[in-house]
Amino acid sequence: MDDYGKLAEHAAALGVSIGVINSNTFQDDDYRLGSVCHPDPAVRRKAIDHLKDCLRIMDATGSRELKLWFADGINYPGRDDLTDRQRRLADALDEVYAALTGEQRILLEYKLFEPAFYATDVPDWGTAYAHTLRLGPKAKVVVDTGHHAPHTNIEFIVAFLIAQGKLRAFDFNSRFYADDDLMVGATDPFQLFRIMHEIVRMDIRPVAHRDAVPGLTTGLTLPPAGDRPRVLVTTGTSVGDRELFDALAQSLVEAGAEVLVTTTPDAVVERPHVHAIGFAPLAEVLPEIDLVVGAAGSGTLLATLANGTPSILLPQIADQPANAARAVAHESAVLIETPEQAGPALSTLLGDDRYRAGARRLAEAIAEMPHPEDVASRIFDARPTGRV
Ligand SMILES: [Mn+2]
Repeated sequence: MDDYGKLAEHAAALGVSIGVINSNTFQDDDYRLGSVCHPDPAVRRKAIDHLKDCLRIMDATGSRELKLWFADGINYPGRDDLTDRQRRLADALDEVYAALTGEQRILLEYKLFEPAFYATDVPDWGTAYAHTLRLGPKAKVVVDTGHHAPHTNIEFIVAFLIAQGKLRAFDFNSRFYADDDLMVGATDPFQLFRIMHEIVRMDIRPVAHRDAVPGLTTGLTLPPAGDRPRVLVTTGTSVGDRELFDALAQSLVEAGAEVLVTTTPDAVVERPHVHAIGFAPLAEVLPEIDLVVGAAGSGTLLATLANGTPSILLPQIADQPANAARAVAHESAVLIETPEQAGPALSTLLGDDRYRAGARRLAEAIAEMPHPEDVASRIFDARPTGRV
């Protein structure tokens, strides 16, 4: 391969972008005692120059990440000095790190049982973590799920590296083959589940959608409410029958509310003070209303709480009863058992400041959580689309 620009064009023509550039400091005979840790400075120079070449290839191909796996180690005690080898490794990493430009990054991989029988220079996540920590924020760790001892708790490593902001990439191999042969989860699917659990449990702020998707009404002008409290009746996408909407609306109108229902006009009896507003994005509607009446589905409830708006909840299915119980425990909602209780609950809620205060407290706590975009960039930086 002489022209990496052409490679990038070819990849782009196929709709593929080039992700990570893998260095190769393990196939040349010069590297039989290691590459960047080799005792001979000439061999180390050759390896470091190769790594810097990789940075140029990244520029030509649009890749932003250099993946480092070093086949460096010694096969018996006394063949070389362990501490000197770590120092040489650090020096090489320093030089490559200093050569990074723009958004380029280093990803450091580790492997317990290769290459060396006696001592491998980057054998485990602790070694990789220590080097990347010393280097700085542009150096991250690659977890290869195949590169551990039996019974290693890989999800612990994942959780730890996430918390430190140092996890950047996975190689999803199975320990039973270690590389490129058997995929993680092939023999222990539950292990993959446990690893993914650590990823999805990261603190993340619920953010109500406002995108224009098919069937969604945006740019809505809400009907004027006068001095009546404006109440949004929404049961999300999984619950919603005409009888329920009508009974809720009637009870709320009797209690003095102006009622907006997120449904189509044919699914609710429109009458004075009741308006079907279609499926509107909650992010757009919530700032305009005083109260939500819903089923405590997680999407609607979190969006409502993030906005600091109290709710009346009539849970129906699935996780809704549990969600409702937690909102009630935080004094941000009132639980009802029949639609006819919605009106009296409205009076209770509007007549007592502690519900609005409870909802506001939760909104403040939610605002402290990291935004989804920040969380995503801690693991996978958003890549501009259409770029190779
Ligand atoms: Mn790997």
